[in-house]
Amino acid sequence: MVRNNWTTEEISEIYNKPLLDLLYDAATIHRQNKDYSEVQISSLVSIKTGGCPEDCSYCPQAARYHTDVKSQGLMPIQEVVDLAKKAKSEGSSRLCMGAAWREVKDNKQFDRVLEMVKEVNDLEMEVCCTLGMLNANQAQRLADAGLYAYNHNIDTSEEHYGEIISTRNFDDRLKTIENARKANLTVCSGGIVGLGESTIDRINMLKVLATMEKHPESVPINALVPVEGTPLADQPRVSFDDMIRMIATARIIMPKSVVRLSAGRTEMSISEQAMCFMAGANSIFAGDKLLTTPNPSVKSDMEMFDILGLTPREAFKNEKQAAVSAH
Ligand code: SAM
Ligand code: DTB
Ligand code: SF4
Repeated sequence: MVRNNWTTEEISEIYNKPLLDLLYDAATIHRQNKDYSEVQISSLVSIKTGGCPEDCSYCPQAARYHTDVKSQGLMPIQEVVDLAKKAKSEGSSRLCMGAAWREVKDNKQFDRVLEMVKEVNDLEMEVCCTLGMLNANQAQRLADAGLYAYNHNIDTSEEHYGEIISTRNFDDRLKTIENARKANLTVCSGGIVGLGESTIDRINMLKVLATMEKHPESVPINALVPVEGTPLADQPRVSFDDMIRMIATARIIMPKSVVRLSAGRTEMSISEQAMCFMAGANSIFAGDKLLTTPNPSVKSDMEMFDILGLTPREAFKNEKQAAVSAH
């Protein structure tokens, strides 16, 4: 059922179907998953904010752009644990800790992150980190500390990558994902729509993910949040039908992955988001802030869940089900 030999033509044919046909096909596949009405709730904590040396042209945390983001050094461990507890009490099963780093360095700061991973894992939450590039040893140390997932987005197609970021290349991204895999971490990798890419760039980006030897367990689809001061500040808003096409296509070609309707939800109505859930999205970021930009409040998301009949997914459900069926 899960294929990793998708061709550009096949993906393009899916992506370009009439919208309601695409939505119907994706919903049909999604409903083969008996837990289709469960949505994983993940919370983000920016453990180190701003001052990043990279030049990602979408990012408010790049030091070279003049944005309103206030830089903040690495958070104390207890502060992160308190935020994790709050997120858990609000229904989150996963905590994603993000740092505005180009790469991880073997220093005291990394030791502190490892301690954060341990303590949040002890709360029985799935712990995810997104810290920039990692070598194999660092990935292993994170895994040993109890990390569940590593987020590292490919962001766009290989062809478009150079238009968006010049301080690293597409292969660097793939290498880090490989290092996370080698350490048996689950992989969270997706991209951003609305960076001025063409349809073929979107299809190529999805192809890279769907032809990995093992599909990423989570695939975040972000709509660009245009931020004043970044080179992409004036990009037009991604249309909701483009979001649905991305989510539905990801659902069809990566049927077992969790597809996350990620950045950009503040601009979407409940009915637009409902179509994304129908198309196979089964995860969101919750909490009124993403890393530095606003996100819908937990209260309004819970109202949306009630209206749509969705429920939050419990932590480690895959592992629990695997343990039950092994007996
Ligand atoms: N520095 C690390 C890295 O780049 O991998 C981790 C943090 S970085 C902020 C994580 C991801 O956030 C990026 O790969 C990108 O996909 C997403 N992101 C950043 N700024 C965004 C924006 N303005 N709109 C949508 N997604 C954004
Ligand atoms: C992902 O795919 N999106 C999140 C998370 N992974 C790290 C980040 C979105 C950031 C949006 C811009 C901001 O808030 O700074
Ligand atoms: Fe730095 Fe990550 Fe932002 Fe790029 S996306 S500027 S690497 S924080």
